Amino acid sequence: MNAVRTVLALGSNLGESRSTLADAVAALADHPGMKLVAVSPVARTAPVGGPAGQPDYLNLVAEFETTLDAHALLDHCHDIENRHHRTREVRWGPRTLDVDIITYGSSRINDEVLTVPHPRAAERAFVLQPWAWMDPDARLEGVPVADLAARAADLSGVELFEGE
Ligand code: PH2
Ligand code: MG
Ligand code: MG
Repeated sequence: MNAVRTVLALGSNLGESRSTLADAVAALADHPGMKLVAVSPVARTAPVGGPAGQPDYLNLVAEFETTLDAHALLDHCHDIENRHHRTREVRWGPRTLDVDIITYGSSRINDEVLTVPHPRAAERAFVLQPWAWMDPDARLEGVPVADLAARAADLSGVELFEGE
C-alpha cells in the first residue's frame, strides 16, 4: 500500500505533559505502519474552550508517513491516548493526552467517528503555530498554515515552550 503523509496534533495539560508528549510521539512511531517524518517544537498554550481555570497546555504537531488507513490510524491514536490513562469526561476539559488527526494526505473524510481535515484546525493557533514552526511552507486545504496561524484568535496565548 502507498504511504500517506499525515499530520497529528498532540496536547496535554495534566501530569508530566512534556514527557507525555515525547513518549506519545515515540509510541505513535513504534508501529510497523508508521514512520516519523518531523516533529514541531513544543508550544505552551492558553486553554481554548472547556471549563474555566484549567491549566495551560503543551502542544506539538508531528508529521508521519503511514500505511495505515485513516480509521486504523485513529484506532492507533486512541490506543496511545489510552496508554496515558486518558479518560473522556468533560468536552474540551483537561486531559493527560489528546491525539488528533489534522490531515491525512489530501483526503476529506466525514463519517460518524472521523472528520478530516480536523474541523477546527484552521482556526486554532495551538495547532497551526507549532505546525508552521515545523514546516514554514505547510498548507491546509491550499492555504498557508502560517497565514492561518497569524489570523487565529488564540495566537496571543501561544508561545514557544523552552522547558523549565
Ligand atoms: N484542546 C482542546 C480544547 N482546547 N486548548 C489548547 N490550548 N490546547 C489544546 O490542545 C486544546 C485546547 C480539545 O481537544
Ligand atoms: Mg483535540
Ligand atoms: Mg481528540
